[in-house]
Amino acid sequence: MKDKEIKKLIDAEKKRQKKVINLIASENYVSSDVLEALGSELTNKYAEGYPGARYYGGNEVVDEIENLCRERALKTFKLSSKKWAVNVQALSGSPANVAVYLGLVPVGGSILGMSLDHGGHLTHGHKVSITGKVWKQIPYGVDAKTESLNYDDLKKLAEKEKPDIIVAGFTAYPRKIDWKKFREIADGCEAYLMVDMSHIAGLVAGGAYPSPFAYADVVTTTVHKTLRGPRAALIFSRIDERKIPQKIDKAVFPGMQGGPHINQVAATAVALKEAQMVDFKKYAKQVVKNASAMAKEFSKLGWRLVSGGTDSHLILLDIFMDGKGIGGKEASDRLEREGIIVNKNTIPNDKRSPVDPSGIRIGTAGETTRGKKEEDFVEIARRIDKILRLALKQGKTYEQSEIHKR
Ligand code: DSN
Repeated sequence: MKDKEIKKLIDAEKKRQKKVINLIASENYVSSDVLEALGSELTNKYAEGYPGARYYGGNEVVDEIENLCRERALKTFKLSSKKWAVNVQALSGSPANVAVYLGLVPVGGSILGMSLDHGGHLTHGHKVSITGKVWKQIPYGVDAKTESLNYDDLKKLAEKEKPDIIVAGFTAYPRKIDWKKFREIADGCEAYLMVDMSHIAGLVAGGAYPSPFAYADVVTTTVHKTLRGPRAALIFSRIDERKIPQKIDKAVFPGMQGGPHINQVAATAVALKEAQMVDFKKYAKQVVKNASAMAKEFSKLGWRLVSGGTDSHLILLDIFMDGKGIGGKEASDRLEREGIIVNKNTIPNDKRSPVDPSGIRIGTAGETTRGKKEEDFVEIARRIDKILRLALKQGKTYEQSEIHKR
């Protein structure tokens, strides 16, 4: 690369990535093939429209790429092209979710979505997101006692509020979702059921987490989390008399965006093929086994796991523990100084602020890609425990800790 300044920074980031233990639940490491597709000449091409119906000339190769990506997306999740369509053009997860609402929910309509501080996502209708400004969020949370979903409460809320769409999907909810119950709830109030499976898509593809496709009307996902692809998104929609795929395609283009990023689409196709391999199935199962081993170790070491454990790649640790532990910001800063990268995260009904919440979120997808197994994750849990306990001993810097107060 001729640009020495950027080259130096890319090299520095490569070095940083190699050096750290990365437990960010939404990150992963792509293959060199995915990187090659992303960095290819495909980035030069404008391709507004869809295969066979473009607004620019010269798209014969691009059409093949987009069609191949669509075929692979359906195959990866074992879907028939008679029952499901997929849009592969949304630039990332947030635009994908906005496109679904734009296609299916009238302006001012309502979204029954999990509130951010209980583990949802900004684009599930939060007031600071466009999804909470154009549409109205009816928030739901987890049960105060179990910190898991309470489907009876959810049903009552849905029947009372009659939302236009129900969003099942999370960024910080570690347990399995009962998709069938969500379907029943959506049918009870005649709402669309959208599943945002961004976090768990790779686990679903690898058979390590229940698939939502038998129950959802629309499924959105990012490609770059457990699915281990480029930063991109997919929107799957059920084919029936409601014409959902046509509405979604129109919402993505021209509703939301101009030309798709064809290099991203090609890289997505590469990742999807990789996700169909036997090795990927092993990978997905290992991700879940690793999270489970780590969660058990944290519990043994005396830390509180939100909802009591995990069924996925994700662990939500309550490390403040009502003042017995330390704040999320201090914890993530301390861990980062020791080369362990996590993110601070609110826990359900958090009494602290989102900028310094009670929890940290930990995921196993990235380090599993790097070959780590259960015993490695147990070791990492012990290292984290040591760092946090040392922090507690040095209570002075922990303004919120009981030790500091004493
Ligand atoms: N930033 C993603 C996550 O970490 O879950 C969601 O957008």
